[in-house]
Amino acid sequence: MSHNDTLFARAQRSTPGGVNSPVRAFRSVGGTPRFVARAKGAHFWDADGKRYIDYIGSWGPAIVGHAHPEVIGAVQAAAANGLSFGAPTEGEILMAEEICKLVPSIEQVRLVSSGTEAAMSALRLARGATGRDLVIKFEGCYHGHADSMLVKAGSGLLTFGNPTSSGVPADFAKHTMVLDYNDPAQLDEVFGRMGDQIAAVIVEPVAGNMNLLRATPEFLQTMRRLCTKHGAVLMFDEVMSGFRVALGGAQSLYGIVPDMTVLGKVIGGGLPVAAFGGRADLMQKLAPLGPVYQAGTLSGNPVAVAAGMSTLKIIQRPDFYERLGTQTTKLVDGLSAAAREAGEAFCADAVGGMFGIYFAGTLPGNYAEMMKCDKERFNRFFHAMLDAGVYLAPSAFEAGFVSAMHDDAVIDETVAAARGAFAQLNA
Ligand code: KE4
Repeated sequence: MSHNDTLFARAQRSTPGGVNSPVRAFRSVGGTPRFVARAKGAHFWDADGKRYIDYIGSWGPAIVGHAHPEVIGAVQAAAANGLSFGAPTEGEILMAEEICKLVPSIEQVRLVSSGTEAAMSALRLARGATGRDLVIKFEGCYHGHADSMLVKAGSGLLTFGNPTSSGVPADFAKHTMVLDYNDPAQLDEVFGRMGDQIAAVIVEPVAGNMNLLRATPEFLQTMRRLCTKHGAVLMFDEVMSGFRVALGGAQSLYGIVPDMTVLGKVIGGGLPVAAFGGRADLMQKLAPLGPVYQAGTLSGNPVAVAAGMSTLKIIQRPDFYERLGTQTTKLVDGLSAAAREAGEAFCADAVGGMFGIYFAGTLPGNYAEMMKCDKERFNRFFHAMLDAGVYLAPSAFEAGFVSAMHDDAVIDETVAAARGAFAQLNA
């Protein structure tokens, strides 16, 4: 019995499923979750002292590598001055100014403590600013666990959403319409029929919660055109893609200016910082100025902001994203070559420091194609890699993340492990 097993059994006595977030429980891949004892750079060590190359990085925040000395130092210095005040601090101004500088579509920004909170608040603001109730999201995209976002496509293609979680009243879901990702014609049709009822369209411009899936330029351009024409708020959920796919996020890659942006993960550097921001005329509707209420005891927490600011400074250094992209591309090219050698139906994709691997012959272009990827084969590959000391996302439908510390030696070790894993699949 490994110490992970002992800890998992013990954890399940006091916490539902033994975890504080469902994906960590390994239910999609089976087996025992690894309890992290410590992490440094591209690696973490589990409760048994086994070292893993980490391709989760806390689902994105650890982009500069775990326990970066500058980030740790900034946190220690901030903590020595007190942990939380419930009063404004200069650090929050500096963080807000940095975000507005790095994401020009954001004229004003409000800091919160999680991506869920940021997306939920942004949607309330869009509804308050437009006086409309209907929100459009896309199947396969995840925007946190606020009630109105836990919705799946209705029975008919264009009927209103049905809850994906019990505890969400049908009434809370009925104002959320779930459409198909990368289907601009469907957007055109819906806006043509009910554009004046739509408060907002929220989308992951590079999706990462159904595995990595790129939006087509036409999909996002159509969204932009229709939101402008009908006065709906175009909202990019860049909690995952922000500062991950590029310094300016996915919006900088596609050259599309959303009305609002939701951020998280990297901007906290591993501590709880998230944010929502955008056009000043929208943001001015927020309390204490305007009628849309939103609040948070730990919003803009000084210690968390210190971790985020330190991380934002590091990622702005010369060639940070060029190197990150190079390493991520080396990874997916290496994995694809190993799969080809093994005759495996496999492909991979990378955008900046984010990647996806697919047990399929061709890159999926939408949710339906993504769902056809071979989940069971991924699960076997996942465990073979885990045994070899490589920690991938414990689900066939999650993205992977590379840090600045994933150097050539780390990538080479990963690819060598993949050769062994593919061989095991065919043994
Ligand atoms: P949080 O509330 O988990 O901080 O953020 C929610 C969220 C919002 N928007 C996007 C695009 C996101 O990816 C997320 C959270 N991502 C998941 C990863 N699939 C977090 C991992 C987890 O749920 O434990």
